[in-house]
Amino acid sequence: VRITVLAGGIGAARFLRGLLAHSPDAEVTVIGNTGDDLTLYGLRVSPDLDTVMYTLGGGNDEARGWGRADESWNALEEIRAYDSVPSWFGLGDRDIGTHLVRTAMLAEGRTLSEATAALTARWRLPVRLIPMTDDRVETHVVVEDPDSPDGRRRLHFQEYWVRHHASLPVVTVDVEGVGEATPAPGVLEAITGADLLLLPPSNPVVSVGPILSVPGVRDAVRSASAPVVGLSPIVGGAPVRGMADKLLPSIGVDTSAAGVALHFGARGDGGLLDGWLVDERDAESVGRIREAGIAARAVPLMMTDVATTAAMAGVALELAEEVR
Ligand code: GDP
Ligand code: FO1
Ligand code: CA
Repeated sequence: VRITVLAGGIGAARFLRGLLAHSPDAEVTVIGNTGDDLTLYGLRVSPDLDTVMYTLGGGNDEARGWGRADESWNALEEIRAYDSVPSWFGLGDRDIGTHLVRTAMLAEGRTLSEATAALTARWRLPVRLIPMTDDRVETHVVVEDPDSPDGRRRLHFQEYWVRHHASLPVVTVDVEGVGEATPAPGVLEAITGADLLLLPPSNPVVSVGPILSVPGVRDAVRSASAPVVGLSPIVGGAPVRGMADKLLPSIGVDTSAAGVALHFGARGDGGLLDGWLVDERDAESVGRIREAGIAARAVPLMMTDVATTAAMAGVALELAEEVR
């Protein structure tokens, strides 16, 4: 069975581990968000691709959720000793090795897809990981800023999240460059050729949103022959981790399991979803989601360990069979 997953970082990576535990023989293609990518000290960093790669490759720092296990921070310490450069983004020594390889390949004129294939080869991933696009796309957040002439300031998503801890009032989210981007090789084929499409518990605004915004991707999902089933990243009216509650209001979406489901919409109604799983705590929203034309079930959705996450994946597959 061919399963294609539209993936952000930590939420997606943990879900994928459960999916593979449940269905070890599935042929899984992961379309990774690259809107989080940034250039620091000349290095091209792809946090969501790397989080999936390290997690599925067994090299991830489990406590942090991102970056390499057994990490050291000597390079960053040296950078911090020079006052002239910003150093709010945590690049570890081992992680820098990855960015050096990626950046060198890009500098030689290779694509991000090619660089990603070269990096993932080392980790012997049990999935095919491809970036959503080879074009440069960077998610920016426009925040209120009383000190600027127009009352606004635009910053890279990572600066908003890592440097300012999502504390600045959000006006809008803008995925810079996405309108002119084209899907990376294999992206549309992975959607049209899948037996099942899954939206893991990923950030709807800055993970799944940018992937769907790559021209052609949303339409491909909408018209795919495979069922599309998602799992809510919002549990009990709040994100499990991250800043989705700060960003959803900026796109007019309620921070709730039903709010996100209705945002993606029912496929029968021009939207994306055939099925949606919510946590048991959000069981009361199942009726409203079904009324919108989306099959829904309430089950435990906390990815506390691989077995629990595998069970979540199993229910997602069951729901897909019900709507197929
Ligand atoms: P990021 O790129 O590292 O932020 O990761 P993703 O975008 O893939 O996933 C982040 C989303 O996953 C957040 O909105 C979290 O609320 C959600 N999430 C994280 N852990 C869990 C969990 O155990 N269960 C559920 N249902 N959602 C989770
Ligand atoms: N997240 C942080 O909160 N602080 C960091 O310093 C940081 C560094 C970092 C380096 C490489 C990488 O692949 C991920 C990193 N992350 C860091 C995670 C990342 O910023 C976010 O979790 C996601 O991009 C949010 O969607
Ligand atoms: Ca991310």
